[in-house]
Amino acid sequence: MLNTICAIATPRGAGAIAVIRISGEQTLAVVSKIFLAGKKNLVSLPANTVHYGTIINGEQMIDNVIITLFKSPHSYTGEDSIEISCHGSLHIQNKILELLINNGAHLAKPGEFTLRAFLNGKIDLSQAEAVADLIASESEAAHKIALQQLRGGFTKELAALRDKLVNFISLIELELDFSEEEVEFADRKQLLELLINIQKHIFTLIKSFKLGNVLKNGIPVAIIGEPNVGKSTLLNVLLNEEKALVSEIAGTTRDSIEDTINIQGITFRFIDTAGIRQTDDIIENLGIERTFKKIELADIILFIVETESLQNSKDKIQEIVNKYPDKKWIIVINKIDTAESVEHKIENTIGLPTVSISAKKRLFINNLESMILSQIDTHKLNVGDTIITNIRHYEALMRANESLQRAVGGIESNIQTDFLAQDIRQSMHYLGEITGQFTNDEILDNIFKNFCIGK
Ligand SMILES: Nc1nc2c(ncn2[C@@H]2O[C@H](COP(=O)(O)OP(=O)(O)OP(=O)(O)O)[C@@H](O)[C@H]2O)c(=O)[nH]1
Ligand SMILES: [Mg+2]
Repeated sequence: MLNTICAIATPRGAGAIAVIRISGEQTLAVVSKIFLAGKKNLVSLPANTVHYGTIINGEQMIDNVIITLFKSPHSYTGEDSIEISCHGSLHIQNKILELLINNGAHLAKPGEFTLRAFLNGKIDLSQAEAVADLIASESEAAHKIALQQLRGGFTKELAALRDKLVNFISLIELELDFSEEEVEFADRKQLLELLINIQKHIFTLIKSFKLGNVLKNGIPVAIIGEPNVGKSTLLNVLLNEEKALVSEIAGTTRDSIEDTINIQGITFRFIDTAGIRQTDDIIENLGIERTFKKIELADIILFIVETESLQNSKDKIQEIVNKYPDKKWIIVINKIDTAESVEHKIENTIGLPTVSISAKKRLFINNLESMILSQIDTHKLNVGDTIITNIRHYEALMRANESLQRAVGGIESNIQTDFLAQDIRQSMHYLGEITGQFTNDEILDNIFKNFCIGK
């Protein structure tokens, strides 16, 4: 029997109200000892009801609270469960928690409520992970994906793929039973078609990971250019925060500095870098090396040039842009406040999207933001397709795909039936790992240690 657990479910600190959660077989027994609501007896109260009452410690009154009562199996964890909404003082929260523990409950580990929901079959593993993503989601796109996963869309998709394989594997196993007689129950041509179809599907999911990952962690946008052109100033303006040091000394930024911000529902990760130039300074050179690494990792690159040196920089820009043809480049002409002509006309540099701004005076930053947004295929975010955001799922899909690839090769080269069966079974295993059909303590520990306590 699992212990009865308790935890504060709201963020640490004082608020108007805090919520303390209890779950497990002893929930009603434990709470009864510290909760009074007239003549009500918790055990006999109906499930899914809310009650006003008092938390007491012997004779001493602690707080007036509301409790919400859930009874197994109709609760988040599937167990008997109570949520106590108390006044938000830290002292009250701690006191109630202490009373629960003194009366037999145990302090929950991170994610333990959700772990129980999984163990009790309320949700599968990918849904449990979606809960963590939902809590962590900071943008509309991340929220949408987590919600889709939580609803079980992904689970259904995987189950459908597995069902198709199950059908064939049973035929193949039947063949193994009759191995003396060399019969083929499973039509190899049909099987091959099926495997290739499933592979295609898995491949789409694998491909979606790149998009999913950037949506969750922010689309990486590197800010590059020569020293002193205003890269750090721009980073600060975009983030609305004095994150990076700005000075008139060329070579101020040595290390890359980054942070995320949400622009119209999409998270971007802006990365300020060391200015690119020829220098003998060892540290600065290390920084410049790092700049090039950041370019490789970025999806979008803002190439900052000063208004004045634009004409002289064209070749240099072209040279660097040519090295990274797959990136989305935006040329940002900075310091237009110092430009002589008031027209600030945007010069079209080397056929790349170009925008003129003044980072320092915060001029035309909106134009730059719109241009950044226009580089994103936002329509990809609107389709109901499943998008993989979780590296664990990604790895499992890669492995499933490898096993399928072996099976496909096997059919083509007429390998022994038992090897074929093994490859197909293995791919089913990897698909099952995602939903938690096959799992072990290490996988579970890894997933749930990243949860907050109380969830
Ligand atoms: N007039 C004007 N000055 C600016 C503008 N943007 C930045 N500056 C100034 O240019 C200088 C360099 O700015 P930084 O943001 O440190 O430049 P950087 O590109 O990060 O420089 P490094 O880190 O050395 O590569 C500072 O004195 C800024 O105040 C602008 O739009 N107009
Ligand atoms: Mg800088």
